Amino acid sequence: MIELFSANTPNGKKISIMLEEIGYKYKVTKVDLDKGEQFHPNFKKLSPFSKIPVIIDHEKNKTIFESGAILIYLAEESGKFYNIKERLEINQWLMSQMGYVGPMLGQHHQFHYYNPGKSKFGEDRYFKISERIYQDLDKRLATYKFLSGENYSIADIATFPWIARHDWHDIGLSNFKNLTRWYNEISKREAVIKGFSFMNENELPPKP
Ligand SMILES: N[C@@H](CCC(=O)N[C@@H](CS)C(=O)NCC(=O)O)C(=O)O
Repeated sequence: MIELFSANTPNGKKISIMLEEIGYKYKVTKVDLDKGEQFHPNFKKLSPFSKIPVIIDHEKNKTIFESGAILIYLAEESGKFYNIKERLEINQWLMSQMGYVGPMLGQHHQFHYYNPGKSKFGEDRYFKISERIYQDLDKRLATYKFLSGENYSIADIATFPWIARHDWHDIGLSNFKNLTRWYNEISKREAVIKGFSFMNENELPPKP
């Protein structure tokens, strides 16, 4: 049994989607970020930077923080979505999601969606960077079916919930035809639909 400590955010959804994809049993323990539960000393023992998601694999007595590390752990345990022959490609697209795509789109959420009007510099900067991310993903997906190549992998699982916030981004996902094709295809997966709605049963990936 896996215990998933999470909140209803893109980083949180990566792990519920992965757990659904690999068919593992899991229970969700909600961490209320608005109430600051991530800073509770008991939670900090699990997650040194006070961030969700975290999992505890109770059978193996292991605690793992950082969504990328959790995806790798679950992929290695299940033998799914992390093909050994494609690992170098998967790692590159996974790491760039963790180090660039997620953090930059996260800043765009802060300036453009949550705090418009507070900093023109911040709004412009992260709008442009986010637009470039859409362009670069679209370019990659013009040549490859999925981010790491021909197969769906943990790199796609990590990136999908961030693009699923496209309605906050105002960049116009439908203008990016390869990214839209990829997004629509992943949106239809049964496990993705289930994992996406892990905290709100009516929530579906928004249409482009
Ligand atoms: N690099 C981390 C980032 C995790 C992260 O930023 N989590 C956010 C929610 S999406 C969080 O816990 N925020 C609480 C806070 O910053 O106080 C990962 O991918 O796991």
